[in-house]
Amino acid sequence: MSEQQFTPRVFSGIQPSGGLTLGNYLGAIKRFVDMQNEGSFETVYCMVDLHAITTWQDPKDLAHNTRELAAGFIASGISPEKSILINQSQVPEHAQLAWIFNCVARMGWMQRMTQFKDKAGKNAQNVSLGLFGYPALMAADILIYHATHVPVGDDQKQHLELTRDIAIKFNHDFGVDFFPVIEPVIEGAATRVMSLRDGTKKMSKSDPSDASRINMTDDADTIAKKIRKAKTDPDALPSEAAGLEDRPDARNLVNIWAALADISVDDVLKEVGGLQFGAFKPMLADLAVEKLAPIAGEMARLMADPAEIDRILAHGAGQAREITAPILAKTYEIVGMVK
Ligand code: AQP
Repeated sequence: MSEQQFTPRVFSGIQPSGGLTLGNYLGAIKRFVDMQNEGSFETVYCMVDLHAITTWQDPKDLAHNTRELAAGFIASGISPEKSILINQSQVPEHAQLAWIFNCVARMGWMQRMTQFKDKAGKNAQNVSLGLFGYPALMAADILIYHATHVPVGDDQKQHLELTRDIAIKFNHDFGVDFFPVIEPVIEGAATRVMSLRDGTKKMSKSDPSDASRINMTDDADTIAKKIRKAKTDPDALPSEAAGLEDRPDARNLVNIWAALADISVDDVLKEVGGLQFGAFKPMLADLAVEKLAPIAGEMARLMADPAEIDRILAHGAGQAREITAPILAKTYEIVGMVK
């Protein structure tokens, strides 16, 4: 473990690889807002467009999705006055440190990454080199800020372990105590929101079925329809969490309720235990619309003025570089690069 004292600093990012989903919101953004408002951390939040292009993105969609993601962050409660809000490619030190980390990380470490295996599937020889190196860029995103805490959904746990390994190996190889060994923050009832069509699969923006997810831009009718059609089983809801074991679709809907209402699963079941899904689903739809409609409305308002979003991101990049430029310069010096 590192002996050096680091400023408590949070970093996390989301790919502008499609529209934001309820999974991104509950698993990540809602936690980002909490950590910003707790007041014990400096907070840096990022649209990771360099990560998004590890799989093909239409350039027009990428630009639109990046601005829409920024609007989603702000509409959900991330304040550009309290947090540094950036687009990854506008802060070049992320990519520069990633190259150093490509030379620290080992092929074997990358080959073990389950997200790479899932995304590459049977096509591993034909995916981009960037997709393979994705976790080294993610380590650079975090460590270029000397971030100490990283809130993410459960699917990112393995990448964060790799970030720790890279920091430890860099510090060891160069005999320094320079990069912090980060703490993953994977908390809450919705660290893994599942597909509405299959409770064993993660809800994902790139799932070909739109019915599998709730998009943050969906209107009230669409949200209600998707929840009504969500896969469930024929039994009534149990009165205790233990009764949700082996019922992934039911557990998913109850977890979504708990995370939206900020209460425990047991408290949800105290209220709805014994109900059939026919009665439960409209109640969940009402709660989802109550929580999500104001965010969608605010996103639409912000998207009407893209120049203002660009201004916020340019300002964030300036603030970010005050942190990242000295850390990169020191890294180069440690590695032995001549100025
Ligand atoms: N279903 C989910 N439940 C909880 N957390 C989730 N996250 C994503 N999906 C869920 C969290 O959102 C953050 C940003 O993720 P990302 O967009 O950078 O990448 P991802 O995890 O690959 O998300 P997607 O939606 O599945 O994107 P695509 O389809 O492009 O691969 C992370 O903290 C993640 O844990």
